[in-house]
Amino acid sequence: MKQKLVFATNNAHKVEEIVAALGGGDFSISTLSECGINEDIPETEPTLEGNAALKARFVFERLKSMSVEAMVFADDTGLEIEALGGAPGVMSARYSGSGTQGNIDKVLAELERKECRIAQFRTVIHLIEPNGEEHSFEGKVEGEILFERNGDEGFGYDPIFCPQGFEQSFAQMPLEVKNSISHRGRAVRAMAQWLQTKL
Ligand code: ITT
Repeated sequence: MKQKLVFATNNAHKVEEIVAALGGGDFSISTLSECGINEDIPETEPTLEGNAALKARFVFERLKSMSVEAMVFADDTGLEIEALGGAPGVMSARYSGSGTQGNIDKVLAELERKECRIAQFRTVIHLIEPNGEEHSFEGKVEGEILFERNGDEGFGYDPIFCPQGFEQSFAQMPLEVKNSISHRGRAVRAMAQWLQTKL
């Protein structure tokens, strides 16, 4: 029987990536709307670790109040740019206050006079077992911020991020290629490896 996991996210792109990385195997992923949860989950912690835990706990408690016992996980991701002291980091979703295109414009403007364009994406996955035990998994990928947008696959900052060893942005790669090297792909494989020990 497949192991059922509830993914505590409102981001459809993340669901698509995680289902592609885990799907077809021993796991089935349920989304929040499939569980009847349609609220916006607060992200008030100062770290990726804190916000991933907050999101997973919020959904775990909601499900518990609906008498649903489930394995729940959440993903918090940040783009950490060296020349900006690790910004936008935990603020990645709200960096400009005006959505994804505004966030990208702000990063490009801030890097205009900087020589170093080194950056990394970092994902923290927080998992809660039905018995309430909590676990955390991390995935990172290093790369560079490009001078302009390239490609229209993926989401978020993908058009301006080129992973180390590649000549294309994440937004120019098929989802399977991004997943094979990405922050999220790595974090989710670490989680899957741990989950396999519980099957
Ligand atoms: P949930 O909290 O509902 O999961 P979110 O979109 O708010 O969804 P995060 O706070 O983790 O997710 O993400 C911060 C932002 O970082 C997100 O809005 C994207 O713009 C960007 N981001 C996350 N993962 C990314 C990826 O794989 N590629 C490019 N940008 C990404």
